[in-house]
Amino acid sequence: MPVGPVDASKNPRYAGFATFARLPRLDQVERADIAIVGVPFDTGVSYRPGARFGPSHVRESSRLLRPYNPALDVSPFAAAQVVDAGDIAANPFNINEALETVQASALDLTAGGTRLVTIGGDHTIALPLLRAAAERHGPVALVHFDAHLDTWDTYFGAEYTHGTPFRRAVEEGVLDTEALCHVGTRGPLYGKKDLEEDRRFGFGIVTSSDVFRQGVDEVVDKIRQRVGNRPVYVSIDIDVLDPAHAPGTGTPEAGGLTSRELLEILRGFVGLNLIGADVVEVAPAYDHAELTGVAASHVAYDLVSLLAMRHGGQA
Ligand SMILES: [Mn+2]
Repeated sequence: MPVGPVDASKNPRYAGFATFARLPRLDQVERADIAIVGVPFDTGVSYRPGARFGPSHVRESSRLLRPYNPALDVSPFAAAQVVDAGDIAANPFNINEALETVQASALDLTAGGTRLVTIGGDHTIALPLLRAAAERHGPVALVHFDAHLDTWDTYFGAEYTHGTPFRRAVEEGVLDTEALCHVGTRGPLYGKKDLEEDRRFGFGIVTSSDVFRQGVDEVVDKIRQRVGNRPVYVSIDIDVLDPAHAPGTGTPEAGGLTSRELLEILRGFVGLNLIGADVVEVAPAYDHAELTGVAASHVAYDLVSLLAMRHGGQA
């Protein structure tokens, strides 16, 4: 039997250590099927800093998560051993070293088949997480939720930033370029060339406007067609949500998804071959009343639920 979260009927939710969903720590169990891990790193940001405080904020905002997920009809913490693996100690003064640390730690954590849901941190960390995923599974399909493309080339001459991880990932061959999709993009670009280059890398785009005009079911169909049965990694920049739903982030853009739309799309991923995921760019200094933290914690909970369903043979 998996070790579950602290019993909220005996110990109030607001008391005690804030592990994700009040789950046990990795060192308190023999092995883990699914681990939440934080990467408190934001040295790759181009605008507002502060996502280094994302992991602790999302944990603190996850105290109210309950053990049964009715939307997916699964009790994720009973179907699989889910743990909080703490934080990866990424060097804040050396991006290259931080990338190496994240990749090595992700490989270490997944050595026994554990699936990771990583809480950022800025989006730079998706690159080493994808490198680690590709080492385990070969080039992976990617569903990328974000206001931005994150396939830019360099910024101030820097190759590794939170605006460039997916371009680097394509160049490095860690992505399956037949099965790449952005969801929720919007806002001004530098020029049309941004979109042309992005298309050349193989990305399909479901814009924020598409989600509104076509609706969740059609969007889910499009994503599923693109991904098929391939091993798929889901990377969620919380700025995919409208600033009304997630003000606590580094590069907000108007006209985004609601948290309901994002959760509904994710719930359409039952049966996909999900191998890992991240939720990044939560910057609590700009948050109000834990809006962003709660949204991110629920998104992570649904990702854990999807992974637990696969583990438990339900999907
Ligand atoms: Mn991003």
